[in-house]
Amino acid sequence: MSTNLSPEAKLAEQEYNEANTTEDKIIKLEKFISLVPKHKATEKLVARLRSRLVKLKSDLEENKRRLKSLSKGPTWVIPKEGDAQVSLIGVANSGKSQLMRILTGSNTKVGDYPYTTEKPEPGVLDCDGAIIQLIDLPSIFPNIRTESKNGAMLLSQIRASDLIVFVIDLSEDPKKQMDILIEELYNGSIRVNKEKPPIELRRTGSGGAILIGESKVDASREEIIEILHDLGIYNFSLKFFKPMSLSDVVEALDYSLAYSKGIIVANKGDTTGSKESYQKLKELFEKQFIIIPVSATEDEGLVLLQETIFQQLELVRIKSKEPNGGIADKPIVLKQGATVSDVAKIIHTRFFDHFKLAKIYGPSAKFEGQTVGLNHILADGDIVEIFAD
Ligand SMILES: Nc1nc2c(ncn2[C@@H]2O[C@H](COP(=O)(O)OP(=O)(O)OP(=O)(O)O)[C@@H](O)[C@H]2O)c(=O)[nH]1
Ligand SMILES: [Mg+2]
Repeated sequence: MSTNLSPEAKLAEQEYNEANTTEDKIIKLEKFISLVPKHKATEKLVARLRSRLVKLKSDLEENKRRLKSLSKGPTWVIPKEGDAQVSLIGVANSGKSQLMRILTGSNTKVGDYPYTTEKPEPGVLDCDGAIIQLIDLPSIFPNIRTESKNGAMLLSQIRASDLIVFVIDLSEDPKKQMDILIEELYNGSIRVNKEKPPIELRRTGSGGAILIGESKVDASREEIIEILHDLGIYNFSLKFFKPMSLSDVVEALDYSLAYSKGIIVANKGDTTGSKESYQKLKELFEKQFIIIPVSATEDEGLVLLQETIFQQLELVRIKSKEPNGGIADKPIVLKQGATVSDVAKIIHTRFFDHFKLAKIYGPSAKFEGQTVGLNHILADGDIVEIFAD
């Protein structure tokens, strides 16, 4: 296996082979993978090693789950409150806390020195009645998962949130910051703005391997089956829906991965050189990320930022109106795609059980006061008047 590898990589491979515990094996295997040069000739080797890593990690999770039921340690993760949770991440001093203060009015500490924020601090962002919980987080630095005692908890917090806001300091090199953040999230099993490679795995009790659409995979049947065997899966049917590489197959089978949404906030737009940094950031990342330029100290760009956060969360704010009466002050906040029936159930089961009709005023209505049924899909800003028997 180790032909054409650097002496460093060979040493790492040997260390991996000699590791005894699952945790140690994971660390050594990650190191080995990081030292294998990534190109066409090594792609399958890397995919194979990654599949072993997936198996080791799932073994470790299983062990942890068992241990957890025995002892409940302290946890850092902030319980979700409100309609959605959004994490602010960035390297030290990028302005996460300053942004948090100005958006939520919280008094999280701001400092002109690194590592001011030591633990997650929640705050509330009111987006016209939608209550968004923002979390100000300690900064991210290289190898945080292994180098910091709180690294794993920080990553759990990020993975639990509905949206990740990458806060980038335009007075420093933006590429360097993005590379660190993406790499640390990647190593923490978080994929940002990526789709899970589309496959469908069914475990069958017997019958060996059945592959459907295997020609879509850039690998042989044997190579695909080997990956499944590495994961301890012997009887299965596996269907591929799009062209993909062997690494994509491994990714799709790694159930520990979180697929999260992220946007970039280009902060400190008031500093000298920030224009050039912003251009560079756009050139490199605008295909993958929405980028909002702001200055958290000068209060610039924050309205657009707030709107973008809300829009990315894919929520709708619906107000109810009493039949021939007043409109509620506070909206009901639901996921996009919500229907009149969802609103009826929330107001009172009576409105659902004895539903007659609803009248809609606002963006989803063809005309003001349009009469609709329970299945009508609502849009952000709608007003709904429900009539029941
Ligand atoms: N010029 C300028 N300075 C800013 C801006 N936003 C934040 N700062 C400054 O940058 C420094 C760091 O701000 P913080 O908000 O503490 O940064 P942080 O990302 O929370 O830092 P850590 O908690 O240490 O990771 C402070 O001196 C802020 O006043 C901005 O938009 N423009
Ligand atoms: Mg801070």
